[in-house]
Amino acid sequence: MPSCIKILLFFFISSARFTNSEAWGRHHVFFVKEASYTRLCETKTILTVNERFPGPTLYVHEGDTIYVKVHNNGRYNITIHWHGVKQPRNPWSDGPEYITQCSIQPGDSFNYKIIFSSEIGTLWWHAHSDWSRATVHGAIIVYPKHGITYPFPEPYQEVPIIFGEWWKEDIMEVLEEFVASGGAPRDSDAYTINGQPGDLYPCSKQDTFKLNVKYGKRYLLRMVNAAMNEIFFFAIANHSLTIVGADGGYTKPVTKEYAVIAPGQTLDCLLEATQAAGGSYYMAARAYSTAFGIPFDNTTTTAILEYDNGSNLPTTIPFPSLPFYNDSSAAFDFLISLKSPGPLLFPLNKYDMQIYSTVSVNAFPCQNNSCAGPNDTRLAASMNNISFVSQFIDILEAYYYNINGVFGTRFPSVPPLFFNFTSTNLPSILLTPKRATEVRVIEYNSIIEVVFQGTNLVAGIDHPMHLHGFDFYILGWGFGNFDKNNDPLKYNLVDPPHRNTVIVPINGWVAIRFKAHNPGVWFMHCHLERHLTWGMETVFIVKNGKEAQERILPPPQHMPRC
Ligand SMILES: *[C@@H]1O[C@H](CO)[C@@H](O)[C@H](O)[C@H]1NC(C)=O
Ligand SMILES: *[C@@H]1O[C@H](CO)[C@@H](O)[C@H](O)[C@H]1NC(C)=O
Ligand SMILES: *[C@@H]1O[C@H](CO)[C@@H](O)[C@H](O)[C@H]1NC(C)=O
Ligand SMILES: *[C@@H]1O[C@H](CO)[C@@H](O)[C@H](O)[C@H]1NC(C)=O
Ligand SMILES: *[C@@H]1O[C@H](CO)[C@@H](O)[C@H](O)[C@H]1NC(C)=O
Ligand SMILES: *[C@@H]1O[C@H](CO)[C@@H](O)[C@H](O)[C@H]1NC(C)=O
Ligand SMILES: *[C@@H]1O[C@H](CO)[C@@H](O)[C@H](O)[C@H]1NC(C)=O
Ligand SMILES: *[C@@H]1O[C@H](CO)[C@@H](O)[C@H](O)[C@H]1NC(C)=O
Ligand SMILES: *[C@@H]1O[C@H](CO)[C@@H](O)[C@H](O)[C@H]1NC(C)=O
Ligand SMILES: [Cu+2]
Repeated sequence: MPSCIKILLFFFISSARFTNSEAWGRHHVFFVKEASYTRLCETKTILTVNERFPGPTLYVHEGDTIYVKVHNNGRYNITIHWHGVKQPRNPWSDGPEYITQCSIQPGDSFNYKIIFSSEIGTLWWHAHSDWSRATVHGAIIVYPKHGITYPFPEPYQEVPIIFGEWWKEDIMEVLEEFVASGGAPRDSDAYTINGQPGDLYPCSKQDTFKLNVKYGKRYLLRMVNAAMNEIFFFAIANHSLTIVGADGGYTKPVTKEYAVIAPGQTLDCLLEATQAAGGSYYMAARAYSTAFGIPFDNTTTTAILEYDNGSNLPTTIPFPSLPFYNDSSAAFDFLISLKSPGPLLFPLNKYDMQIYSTVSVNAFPCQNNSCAGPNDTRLAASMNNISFVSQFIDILEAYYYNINGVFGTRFPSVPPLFFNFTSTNLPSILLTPKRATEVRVIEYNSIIEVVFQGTNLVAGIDHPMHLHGFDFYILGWGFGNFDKNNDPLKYNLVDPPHRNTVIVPINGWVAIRFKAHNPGVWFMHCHLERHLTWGMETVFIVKNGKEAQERILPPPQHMPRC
């Protein structure tokens, strides 16, 4: 960090940090219920929390513990996940349906205990059952402890920027149609910024999100990608972004003309209102989508940055330039530049166990009429050729209470079959995965390296892989097949990016390491919702340590029943 920034920060006193007191506090209540919203000229009911879309922002300080009592007043089973909150020893409140809990059924409630530890910056919460997270999500803002300032110049104001994805159809119908067809889900009709599509879509100009700024002031954009199926490029016309945080941790400040944000990821960006002429400027986001020949929602969502003085009559509002929709080098230039500010949280010179896993889209041969995948197949997805199957009870309870027959412990630590994973010409015999519920058991406190290997089965694409219960360092990435002899020589062991969601490049690999000091049952999955539905996931069970404070906490009084 430049020393001028360090000195500067002492001169800025918190101003707007505590203006929104609406969701401070130790106890919160979420009512999950339907509410009516009009977008793209049509009114429909969506599932919300407290009738808000996006849902309420939670404000906490580093290290706080809070409780959120979730009442399910909707029609569907639901669970809520606190994305990026490590929940030390407390997988009971992590949220993923059939992984750490049974769902909260309509009419029931569950009191989540959310234990913050080292997280700082921006995180988020979202539904983790069926596809409800499309509209059931909101930001979590973690401030430094009382009396501690940011390691960057204090912003004048802080603004959540939440990206979403909107379908005209009911999201449960989208999901049912998708599962029944065996093909790809229908594309969304719009992307949104803070719930609004922006004025490139019909009937949206009136409600487009506007950020009013004052010349000379500094703003902290707290960005969350809550979209279901797309990674985004984002930029603001005539303004650069200084990234200072990602996934609930600080980064070394780095100034960029555009950002890349995957579903599951967050970014904290400083924006300086430097246009003395005032006026208005577009901010825009659209898909970063690499799969060749695979359709996707290719629309652009916008919001407007508006100065409070100056010429409010420009004939055209400047539009930012965004990298081309399949520009992987632009995406990875950005991602790899987000270095952790150090010091390292654990030594990176060695690991205790390596898990080398393919992440693949697959296809099952057609067994009924619902086979809209390529060549009359049924699409699926896998890690190390296992397409994960959920059970009738969650893995955590099965593990904790020794219930047999729910899961196996044979998730392979290497691909069961080595082939040229990224070849442009793969035989269709490789397409079919195995359906199973296999987890990987990990020793307490061991250092785990996971190498994700993208494959070109069906079609190569980037995968945002998310690990619950931990943050990790991203040591290296590359296109093609991981070379275990040469690639590790190029790892960044000094200041690697520190995140909870990593993008595996199309037809490439990425290597991460984490320290397994959090006993529990932790989900690991692709954050593209269609891939999650198809089975691109597994579970890590981290064993208890020897000491009492190294063991999973006892379950809360009332867990939802299956
Ligand atoms: C077709 O089979 C798949 C499993 O192979 C199943 O998930 C799906 O529901 C079936 N579709 C219909 C319409 O029966
Ligand atoms: C905004 O950026 C565009 C393209 O880079 C440039 O042509 C234009 O002059 C800039 N406008 C202002 C007000 O700086
Ligand atoms: C997406 O839109 C861009 C223009 O914004 C166009 O150049 C590109 O071909 C489109 N891609 C697809 C796959 O439709
Ligand atoms: C807007 O306000 C700033 C600060 O007061 C001033 O420097 C700038 O010239 C103003 N711009 C216009 C176009 O009036
Ligand atoms: C990106 O898309 C363009 C056309 O839309 C295509 O010509 C080009 O080959 C694609 N690039 C990659 C790396 O797939
Ligand atoms: C793997 O496939 C890629 C893409 O078709 C090709 O460029 C590469 O040479 C192949 N590697 C090997 C070891 O055959
Ligand atoms: C995946 O598993 C299936 C079923 O066991 C097997 O037939 C297939 O060969 C495996 N494919 C790969 C690539 O490991
Ligand atoms: C579909 O069939 C064509 C022609 O046989 C083949 O080239 C292609 O790889 C197949 N795709 C899948 C996903 O099976
Ligand atoms: C809701 O959860 C209960 C208990 O796990 C389960 O029996 C039921 O099938 C679920 N309903 C749906 C629609 O998934
Ligand atoms: Cu994926």
